[in-house]
Amino acid sequence: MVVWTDFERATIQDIFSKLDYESAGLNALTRCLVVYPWTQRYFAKFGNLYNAAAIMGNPNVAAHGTVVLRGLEKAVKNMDNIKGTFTELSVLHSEKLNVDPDNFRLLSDCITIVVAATMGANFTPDVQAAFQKFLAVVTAALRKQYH
Ligand code: HNI
Repeated sequence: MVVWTDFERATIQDIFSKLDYESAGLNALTRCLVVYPWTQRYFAKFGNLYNAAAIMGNPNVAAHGTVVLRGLEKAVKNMDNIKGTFTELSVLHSEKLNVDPDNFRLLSDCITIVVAATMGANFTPDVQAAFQKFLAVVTAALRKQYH
C-alpha cells in the first residue's frame, strides 16, 4: 500500500479543491493531443482534431478533459485505495479502449504542466513531488488490469 505523508495528502487535496476542472481538463487534454499526436487515434469519434486550434475548440475534447479530472477526483477521495478505485477504469482502458498504457504518463505530465502553470510560484519542488507521486500511483492503478 502507498504511504502518504500529511504534507502530501494536504497538498493533493488543496490542489484539487482549487482546480478549475473545465479549463484544466481542456488545457491538459489539448496539450496531450497536440504534443503527442498519436494519442488522437483513440478519439476518432470526437470529430475535428485537425490542428491545435481545432482541438482547443472541440467541445468533445473539453467535455472529456473534465471527465478525466473528475476521474482523478475519485482517486483524491480514496487515496488509500487508488488501485481498488480504478479497477474498472483500468479494465475499460485495457480491454475496451485498448489504450497503450504508456500514454497514461504522457497525459499525467500534461496535467502536471497545466497545474504548474496555474499555480505559478506556489508549485514548489515539494508540491511538484507530491503531485507527481499522486499521478504515478494513479498511472500504476490504471496499468494494473493490463495483461
Ligand atoms: Ni481515459 C474514458 C479517466 C488517460 C483514452 N477515461 C475515460 C473515462 C474516465 C477516464 C473517467 C470515462 C469512463 C467511463 O465512461 O466509464 N483516462 C482517465 C484518467 C486518465 C486517463 C484518470 C489518466 C490520467 N484515457 C487516458 C489516456 C487515453 C485515454 C492517456 C488515450 C490516450 N479514456 C480514453 C478514451 C475514453 C476514456 C478513448 C472513452 C471516451 C469516450 O467518450 O468514449
